[in-house]
Amino acid sequence: MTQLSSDDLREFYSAGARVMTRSLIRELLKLTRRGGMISFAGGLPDPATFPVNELKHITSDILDKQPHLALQYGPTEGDTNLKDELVRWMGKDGIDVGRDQILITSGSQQGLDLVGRVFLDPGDPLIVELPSYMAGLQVFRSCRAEMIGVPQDDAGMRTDLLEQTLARLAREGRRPKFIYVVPDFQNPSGVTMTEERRRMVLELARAYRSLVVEDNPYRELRFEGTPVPPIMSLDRDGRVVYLSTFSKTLAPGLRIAWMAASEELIRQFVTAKQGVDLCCPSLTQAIAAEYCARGHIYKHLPRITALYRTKRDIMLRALEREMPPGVSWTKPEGGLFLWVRLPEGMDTEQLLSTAVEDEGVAYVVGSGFHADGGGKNAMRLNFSFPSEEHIEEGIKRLASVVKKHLPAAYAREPSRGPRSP
Ligand code: PMP
Ligand code: G9A
Repeated sequence: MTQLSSDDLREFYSAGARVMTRSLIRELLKLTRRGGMISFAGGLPDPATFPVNELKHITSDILDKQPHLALQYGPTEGDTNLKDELVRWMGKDGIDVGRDQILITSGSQQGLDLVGRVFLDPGDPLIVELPSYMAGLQVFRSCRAEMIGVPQDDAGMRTDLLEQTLARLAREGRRPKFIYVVPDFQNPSGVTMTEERRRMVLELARAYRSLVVEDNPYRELRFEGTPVPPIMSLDRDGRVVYLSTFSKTLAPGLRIAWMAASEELIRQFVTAKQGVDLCCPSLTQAIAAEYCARGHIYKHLPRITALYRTKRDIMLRALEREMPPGVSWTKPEGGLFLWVRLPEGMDTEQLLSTAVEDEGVAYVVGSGFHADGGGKNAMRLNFSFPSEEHIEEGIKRLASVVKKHLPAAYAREPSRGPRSP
């Protein structure tokens, strides 16, 4: 019997499903499982950081002492013990929220989906950074919202350009539903937004009656420098929706993350989540809560940041050594990624098949992070997942691909090294 073809099925799809795009990162992830491949593509933690023994003990204790809770459905809002831990956790960053201002989600990715469901109708404008988190763009695109990009420099989103954009929209009688930012060690660029710009984003959101969605999975992974206050800690009128996750600090396989917002907004997100998955897994919520309550997380973080700092440094040194003139890159103070720019006119999408097929090295193309189709000469490199040896070897391979395709003019130009996105 023949199956219904994709053309047959298309007429059944919703308008949203028809415009959905597949995540390049998730597709590359399958490819990079092949032997011999060095992957700078996915934003995966180093599995050596997974605290397996502690998690074994905690899981066994939970199953001994409270199986009736850990294996049962839980409240949509999330495990109360976990929420209490998160109140304390965010308090250290000046985010002053109560238990009812938190919703536990299945990864921050679900938080982004709920943001889309609750705020976006087709055609609604929203502001994103250029570049911005790819799977965030994927969500907003499937809502058929209009993403308006505001460029970034090495101090984060250009708030002068944000102001111009908001003023233009206001003249057209429109206002964005929200401004989406990843302020700490951004995915993909690695850039951190300055405090001045954070205050300005909030100020502009207030002036133009918009909201701010602050997606902050990397905040705890700071290698050096002084932490900058989260935008939510500066907010006085419940204008910010904050998202964070245990995916990068503990283990993404737990799929435990959270949103913080005003009680009113959290009630709305809870309603939306009820239609998605009823509640997050009770078992992994209990594990995350206990991991915090026993204080493990506080000892674990310095170990992860030390490891990722070393890996970042190895990648930076390898880039400096291997890359030809005309190539530049960011120098992130934390997180998992850095952003490489090739000379204008080069196309990282065209180079990808050579890199993967001939050299066995993968990265994510810059255009995937651009709502406006830009970023063609850029690529995102992850330094947390590959081993130290693979970072050295992978950058060598990548540099040889770049050198083969470099326009002749750059062979002589001396400019290269760390720079803004
Ligand atoms: N937001 C950003 C900016 C991210 O980089 C990621 C993961 N790469 C997520 C959200 C989603 O993370 P998770 O669903 O694993 O919590
Ligand atoms: O999709 C994943 O596996 C999570 C990583 C996200 C990223 O690479 O940005």
